[in-house]
Amino acid sequence: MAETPPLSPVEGIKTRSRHLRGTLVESLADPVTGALADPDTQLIKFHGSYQQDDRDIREERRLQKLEPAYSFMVRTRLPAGVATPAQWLALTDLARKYGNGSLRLTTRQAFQIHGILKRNLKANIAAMNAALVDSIAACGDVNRNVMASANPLESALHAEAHRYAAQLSAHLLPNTRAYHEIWLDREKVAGTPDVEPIYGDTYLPRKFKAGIVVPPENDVDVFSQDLGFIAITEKDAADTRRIVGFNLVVGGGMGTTHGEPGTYARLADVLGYFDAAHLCAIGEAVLTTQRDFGDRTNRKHARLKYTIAERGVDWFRGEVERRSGVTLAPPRPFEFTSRGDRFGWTVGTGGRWHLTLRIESGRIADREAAAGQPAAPRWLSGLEAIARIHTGHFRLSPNQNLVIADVDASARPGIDALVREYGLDIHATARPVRRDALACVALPTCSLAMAEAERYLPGFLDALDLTLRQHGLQNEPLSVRITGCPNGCARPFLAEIALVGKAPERYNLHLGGDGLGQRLNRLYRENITEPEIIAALDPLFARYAAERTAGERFGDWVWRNQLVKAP
Ligand code: SRM
Ligand code: SF4
Repeated sequence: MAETPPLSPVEGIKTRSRHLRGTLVESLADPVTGALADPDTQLIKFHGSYQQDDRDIREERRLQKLEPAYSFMVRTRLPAGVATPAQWLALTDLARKYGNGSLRLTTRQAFQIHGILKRNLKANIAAMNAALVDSIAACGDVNRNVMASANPLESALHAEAHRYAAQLSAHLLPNTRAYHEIWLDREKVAGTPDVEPIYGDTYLPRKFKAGIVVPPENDVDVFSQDLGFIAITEKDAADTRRIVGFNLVVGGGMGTTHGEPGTYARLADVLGYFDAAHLCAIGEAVLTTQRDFGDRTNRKHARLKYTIAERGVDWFRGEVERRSGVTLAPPRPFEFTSRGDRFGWTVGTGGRWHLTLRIESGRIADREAAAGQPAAPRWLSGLEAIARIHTGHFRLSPNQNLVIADVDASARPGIDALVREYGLDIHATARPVRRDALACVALPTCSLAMAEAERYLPGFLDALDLTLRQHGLQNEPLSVRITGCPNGCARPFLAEIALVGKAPERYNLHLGGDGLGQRLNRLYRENITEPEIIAALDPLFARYAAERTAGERFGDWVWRNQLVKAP
């Protein structure tokens, strides 16, 4: 009989953690090191933080026999990426005070502050909470930040999607009081042990991600989510369009490991339609099915996508229906026509205005201009100045951009003046490829990065733009995504062109995504440098310029010509 493999070591850490407490209090108080005890580095993720070290100086510190330059990244939980101006100001204040002087908008509509020293971590998290922003379950083997479409044109529908995202996020939060005790000094409630009615004592086998999308935009990349909801809308008696229900999609995911064919990116399956009132019941049923059937022995095989791929969609639908008590109807028709952001001012429902700004890689920092170059955008100071006069809200987009939302017409000139003063209008002149490109954080903070991504994106886009121009393609839409490793944090496998880090300055080149997030791209060339990437793309661009049909995107042309093949 085949032996059952042992549980992964993280399962033991969770089991012994007393609902995510571990020895975090002792680790944080230990003045001898800037790091936590090993098991606590796993547990702190559930509290929304990662221990990292500055990889730019790792080798230098090793040679000096110093411990790595440890610091912590904190990630917020921010359903649908909605924040108030007061929260914006609180977060930028913390980024300056405890972090590395920048804020990072993530691909899941959250904020990250990097570079927080251990001794400041508690004060940082407590101050975030005072501004009503928490980081519970922003990382770890739980449901992460719930995404929702950010397109400001359909602002009423998006307000609804935000409410649903917040509802689902609250419903799937862990129940433990550990976060409140450790970071907020809330009293232990004597004699009442934590109970995790949804998660159980060992939480999920792995991270779990949910998102709500409102067609025709697929900004959320709904087919990359473990648990996705495609909003179905209808006009009510007052002729207002409302969300009446959702098509449930399950089992998407991006993460892969180089050289391990058992790991793969996967598009979610559409399971069926249900009425909006059942959102939390359905979400819980999907999550608990994965809780009970996900692989707890191998973390590289522990995501929902593997459970569904191996047990089958029909089996999974049956489990979800049994657990939720809801019978799924056949999926309702939907269509996606774009997934990029709509830059500049747009007017939404109720005559309120929304300004979408392009923020390269979501990095909110005051950049120094290189010698002889025009002034660089001062994002940190500029957006602080806007937050001081803005009376609406901010909305982080799944494409790492920012919507200054819900603006009265009379307030537009004041915001425009600040946008100009701080140089924040890069969307106005940037070419389509530069406006839509994504890059993950990668070096120097990400411990898993094999190559640069965020820091490399501008230089790569310069080289790409030059080549596109040579073929007259500079104004064509093109989705380009770069990640420093195959974990897929910028959802690269859904791009028309993706660079996936393999080693310093070397990437795998993937081609053939559809630009709408409905088709995975495929490997075209492996482990190549920038000159080789450009040399590989150049003849393809020449052929594409000559052969494309009207409106055909590069990724679709690559696919039609079968230039990438199944492995
Ligand atoms: Fe991610 C791990 C950054 C979205 C798949 N991701 C990491 C870590 C925490 C590295 C680590 O484990 O030590 C990175 C921290 C870097 C840093 O210094 O900040 C990191 N991931 C990010 C962010 C900040 C990228 C960004 O540029 O915005 C995104 C934060 C989102 C958030 O607010 O929650 C981010 N990560 C994603 C996405 C995209 C998404 O969810 O829509 C994915 C692909 C979707 C998916 O999960 O399949 C993603 N991250 C991963 C994986 C691979 C998981 C897998 O199934 O194999 C890892 C590695 C892991 O979990 O072991 C990872
Ligand atoms: Fe780090 Fe890899 Fe994610 Fe980029 S894709 S942030 S390198 S884990």
